[in-house]
Amino acid sequence: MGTTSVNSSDLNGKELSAELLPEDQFQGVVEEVLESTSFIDIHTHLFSPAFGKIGLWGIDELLTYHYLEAEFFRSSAVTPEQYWRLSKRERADAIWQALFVENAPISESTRGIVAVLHEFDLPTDASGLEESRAFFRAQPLEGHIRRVLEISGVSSVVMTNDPLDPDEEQVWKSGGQKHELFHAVLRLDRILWGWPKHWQQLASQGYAVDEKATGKSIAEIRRFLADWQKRMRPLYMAVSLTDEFRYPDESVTSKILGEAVLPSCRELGLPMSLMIGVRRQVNPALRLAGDGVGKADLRSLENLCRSFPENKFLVSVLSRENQHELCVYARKFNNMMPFGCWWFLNNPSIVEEITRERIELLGTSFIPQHSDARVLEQVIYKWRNTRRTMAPILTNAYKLLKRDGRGVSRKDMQRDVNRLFRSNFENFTGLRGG
Ligand code: FIX
Ligand code: ZN
Repeated sequence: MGTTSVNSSDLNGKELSAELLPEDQFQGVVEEVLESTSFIDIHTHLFSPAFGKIGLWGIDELLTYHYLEAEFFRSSAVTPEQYWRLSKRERADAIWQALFVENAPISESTRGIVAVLHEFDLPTDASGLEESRAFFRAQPLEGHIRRVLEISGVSSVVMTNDPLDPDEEQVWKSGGQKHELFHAVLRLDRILWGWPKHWQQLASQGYAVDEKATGKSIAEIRRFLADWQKRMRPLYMAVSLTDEFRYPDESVTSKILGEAVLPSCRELGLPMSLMIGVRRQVNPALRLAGDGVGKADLRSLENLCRSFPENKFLVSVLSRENQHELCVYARKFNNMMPFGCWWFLNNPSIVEEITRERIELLGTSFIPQHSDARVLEQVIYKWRNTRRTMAPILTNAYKLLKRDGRGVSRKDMQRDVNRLFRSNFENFTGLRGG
């Protein structure tokens, strides 16, 4: 993990003052630097226009986001069965009524909706959604995407692409997408932990694989990965793993990960992203909102980093209780890059706790956040919250540095923010001009 050369200019190439700042200017300059630096959003579930309807945006998608559905069922007598029988529009109306009209939208997710509506001068306390629906209906998608990313201070987003998703597969096999604002990732959940259910999909595409991944299967899976690398040009490969993930063990997951995926990542020069700690479908009635969290045994990560020193691992862990271990492992293995405050951790109070600890243990050698946005406009509030949370944390770190005897300049601050939200990822993936 090489550090970038000290960057003494901002992203627009403007020379930055190396003049040491008085302490009472730290907060203001940190806020300016965070505001003026565009970030790379390294993990989202957003899609470029080429993917059509699987790319979600607009008020009805924002309101029926699974974070809000989980909160809805706590504040409404509507049962999941009744809810799923409603149309998307009726679901959005029900969620708006329960969480924004009958209750104060003070949770992180509901506040986010208010922030998006406010950004577009739309009513945040209306009884209905007609004005908002009309506004979003009127937005030409390409222009709207560029405007939303501009507002969010995001230069590009990294998608989550599943080669076994029929809707996606069709797009990739008919020319794919080349959109400078959207980067691809080869997501391997169906192959790594969904193999028993999905191996036939590879077989039907002409890959000689079998249920137990024996015989030629490993070589064929590697051929599949190489074919999709050519088709997608992904920045990394990725998988989410439960809190019960173990490596090594006798599972087909361990076998495919160790014998096919990691060797292919090495050969293709791609990092592997491991997102560890989800407990899938603890309440299936809630569908996407039904997943939970569990504390994982990170010795599996230790084994992977030690056993595959040539591989690079982008790692995010879902459990609050795993955060300290992850930082300590990052101090032991420089082929591992911690990233993001994932999912149930993406709340300002927890982001603050995790980020302070990471700065104290890792300096600026980590990636603080990703949005995990599933609906386009979510990047507006998720990155606004991140900048808002990061400012006092960085300011405090610089104040402590100055009191310990070393002054700080705008140039220092810009170099560090560049590294945290751009060059750590660019260097880890080889992405240029992200
Ligand atoms: O596995 C993942 O990429 C998770 O982020 C998602 O599955 C999850 O549903 C989500 O949206 C979290 O924010
Ligand atoms: Zn995700």
